[in-house]
Amino acid sequence: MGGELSCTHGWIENCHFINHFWPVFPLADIASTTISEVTLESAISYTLGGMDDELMYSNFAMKWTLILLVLLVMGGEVQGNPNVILIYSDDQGAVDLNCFGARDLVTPNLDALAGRGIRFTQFYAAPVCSPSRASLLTGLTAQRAGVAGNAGGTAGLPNEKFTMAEMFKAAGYRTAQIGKWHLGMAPEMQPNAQGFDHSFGHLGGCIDSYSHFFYWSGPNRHDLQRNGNEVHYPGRFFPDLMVEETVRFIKKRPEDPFFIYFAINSPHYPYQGDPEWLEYYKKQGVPYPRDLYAAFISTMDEKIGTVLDFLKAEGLADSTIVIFQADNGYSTEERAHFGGGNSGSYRGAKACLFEGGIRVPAIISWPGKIPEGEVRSQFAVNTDWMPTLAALCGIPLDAGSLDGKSLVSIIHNANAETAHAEGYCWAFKTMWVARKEKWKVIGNPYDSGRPDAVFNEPLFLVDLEMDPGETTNLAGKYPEKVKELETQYKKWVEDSE
Ligand SMILES: [Ca+2]
Repeated sequence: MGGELSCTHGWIENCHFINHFWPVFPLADIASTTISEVTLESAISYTLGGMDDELMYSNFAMKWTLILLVLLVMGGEVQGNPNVILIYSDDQGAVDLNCFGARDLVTPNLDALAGRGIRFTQFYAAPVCSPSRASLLTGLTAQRAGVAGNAGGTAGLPNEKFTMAEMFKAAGYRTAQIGKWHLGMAPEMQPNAQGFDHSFGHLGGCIDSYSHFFYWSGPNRHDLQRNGNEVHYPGRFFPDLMVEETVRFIKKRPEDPFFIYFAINSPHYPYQGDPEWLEYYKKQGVPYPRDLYAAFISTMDEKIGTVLDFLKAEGLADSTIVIFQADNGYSTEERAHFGGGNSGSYRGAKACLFEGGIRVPAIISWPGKIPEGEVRSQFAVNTDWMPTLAALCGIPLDAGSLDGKSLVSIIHNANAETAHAEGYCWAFKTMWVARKEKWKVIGNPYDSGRPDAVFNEPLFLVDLEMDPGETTNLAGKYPEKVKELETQYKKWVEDSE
């Protein structure tokens, strides 16, 4: 499928330009045409070479002229319909991969993925699971997506929100959600009602990986479904079930493009690393609870590696965009042994808006199509993936109303400007943030990494370039900057309603 220009999967049907200017040849004619081995140069010579034969001109030159025109219109990004696997890890610290700075972790598969793609060093999400997933899947801030806090009871992602899965489905992709959902239990909020043809996993925030019972609170409840129907695999390790489901889904119709949202519930508690990794970290002398967390991270890395190896073995590696990102910072909850993760020099952890809560590891890879082994430091956000993937996959999307912005120019150019020069805001419970350029103001600060920390002032201003660890409150020194960011936040609240 790599490099094949096919209209059977959607994007050409959706391109009104082509439908309008294609009076002679049916779309099926270009569906069978591949562009993988045809360079721009040879295509042009095709065009010119056909000039002395009217029929040749009609059949080839016009076809190639139009195809080239469309490629130019689409910014040269369209390489056919690449597959997409979006891997979303759970409660992982900002530096908790070897390639993001951890020196005590073994993560060869994700390090290699970064080596084949781009690693983002200033990438943000929301501070807890559901808001992060809602913003990822809609391209909207969690507030605008209608999921300001964790899903539970009747709360979840409203059915009327347009999701990334619905975007891919409309473009003819096969779509699957495999792993954690945590965006609502009601039938109209479940994956199959939100654009996923296929779904397998748990609807709540976490499960025991072997019994598949909900792990956060009582009453005890088995939480494992396939397409809305409860299924039982007692004793089977859930990440293994996810890998098997992924392989089965791809193998079913490997010739058709797919979008898989692979939401692995690791290293979210309960820490259930492979016994061999537990033994390894024990031997290395890694202290508790880091040893438990580390074993689960390395186990996750292995399972993701199995999926990536499968893609390679099936010849799909070059035609598949792989994104890896964590949903929020590491947890300091009791069930996470009060820690184990690491946000490096960044302050805070899951459930707060200091950098350690929202700054997460993120990688994109598409071998041969985007730069490899490079690093980007521009301010980017998980809402950016939806418009970015639309652009990379050639899917028309009215992105103007989204909070996310396409990262395509940043992907191709290390010096491109951030897509968020106008700033960005977050809110979680009573805490809020307005960010613009290097400045960040935090309202009602709370540090989940150090819950004993006392804040005497309700507003905490940080210069992230000078002080990425958010140690010093500059609010008293720069009152005008505080006022400006407060105004930005108030406007955002109004716009979110
Ligand atoms: Ca999470």
